[in-house]
Amino acid sequence: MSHRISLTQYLIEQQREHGHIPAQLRLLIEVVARACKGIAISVNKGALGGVLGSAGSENVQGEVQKKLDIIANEVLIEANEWGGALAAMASEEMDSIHVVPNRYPQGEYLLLFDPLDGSSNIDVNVSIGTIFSVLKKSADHPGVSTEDFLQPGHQQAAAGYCVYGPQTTLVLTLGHGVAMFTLDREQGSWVQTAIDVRIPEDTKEFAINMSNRRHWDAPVTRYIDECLAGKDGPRGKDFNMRWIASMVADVHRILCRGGIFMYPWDKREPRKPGKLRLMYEANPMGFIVEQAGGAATNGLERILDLAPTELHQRVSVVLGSKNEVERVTAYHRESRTGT
Ligand code: P6P
Repeated sequence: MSHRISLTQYLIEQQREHGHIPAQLRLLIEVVARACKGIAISVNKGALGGVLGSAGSENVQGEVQKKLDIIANEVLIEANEWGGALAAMASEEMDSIHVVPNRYPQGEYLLLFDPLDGSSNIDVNVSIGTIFSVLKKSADHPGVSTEDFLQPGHQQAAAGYCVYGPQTTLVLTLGHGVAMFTLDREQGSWVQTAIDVRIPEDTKEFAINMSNRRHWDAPVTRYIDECLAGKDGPRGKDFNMRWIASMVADVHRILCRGGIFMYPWDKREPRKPGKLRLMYEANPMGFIVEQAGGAATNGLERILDLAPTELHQRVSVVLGSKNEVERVTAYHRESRTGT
C-alpha cells in the first residue's frame, strides 16, 4: 500500500464518495475508534498502571471481572454517551442496557460491545481485544428497550474489533468489505494498513480448545480427528493448530492468513448452546468474516440469520475459511439426518 490514509479519511470517503454510511454512523465509528485508543493506553501500561488483576466482582455471565474489563467498559460508555448518534448501549459487562441519559441527544443507533475480550490473558501479556457491533433502532416507536437490540446479525450497520497485541489494530466492516487500521502511536492516529481483506477459502490451520475433546459432539470430533490424521488420513494433508484463548486474536490471525475457529457446544453444560455470546461476539465477528469471504455458522445455521431472544445469549461458533466451515456444517447436518 503506497499512500496510507487515516481512518477519518476512509470514513469520510465511505460517506461522501460511496454513500455507504450516513454522517451519524461515521461519527459513531470515529468515537468508538478513539475509545479503543484510550483502552489501548490502559492495556499497554499493565502493572505500571495498576490495572492488572481481578476487580473483585462478577459480570452477568458469572465470570470474575478483571480491573481492565471495567475500565474498558467505562471508557466506551463515557466516550459514546454524549455524541448524539446512540439511543443505548449493551455490554458483556452490564446486566441490562445503558440508555443514553436525557441530558444528551438520543440518536438512531445501538452499540453493543465486549469491552475487553480474552480477559484471562490480560495478566500474562497475551493479546486481548475489544469487539463491537452497531445496529439501527427501529423508528416505529419512541424510547428504547432491550427488545430493540434483539435483531439478527444480518441487520448490523457496522462491526469491528480492536486487537491489543504487538500492534494495536482496528478491523472494521461497514458492509462493503473489511479494512484494517494500525495505531500510529507517534501521531496518535489510526492509519489504514489493509483494504479488501480476504480469507483464503481453504486452510491447514484449526483453532479449538483441545482439552474439551471428550465433551464434544460427534461431528466436531470427526472433523478434528480427520485434521489430526494428517496427510495419511481422509484429508490428505497435515494441519497445524493454534489456540490463543482470545477470540479477537484467533479471528485476526484467520483474517490475515486463513484458518477455522471453533467454540462448539459441548456436554459440560448441555443446556448452554455454547460459551461465546451471540450479540457482541459471534454476530460482529460473523459479519466481519463473511465480508472477508469467509463463513460463520453455529454448526448448522448461519450465525447472522439466528433470531436472538436474549441480550446475553450464548451460541456455538464455527467460523473462518469458507470450505472448512462448510465441511464442519455438513458433518453436523449428516449427523442430524443420518445421511
Ligand atoms: P477457553 C475469552 O474468555 C473467550 O470468551 C474467547 O475470547 C476465547 O476464544 C474463549 O473464551 C476461550 O475459552 O475455554 O479456551 O478459556
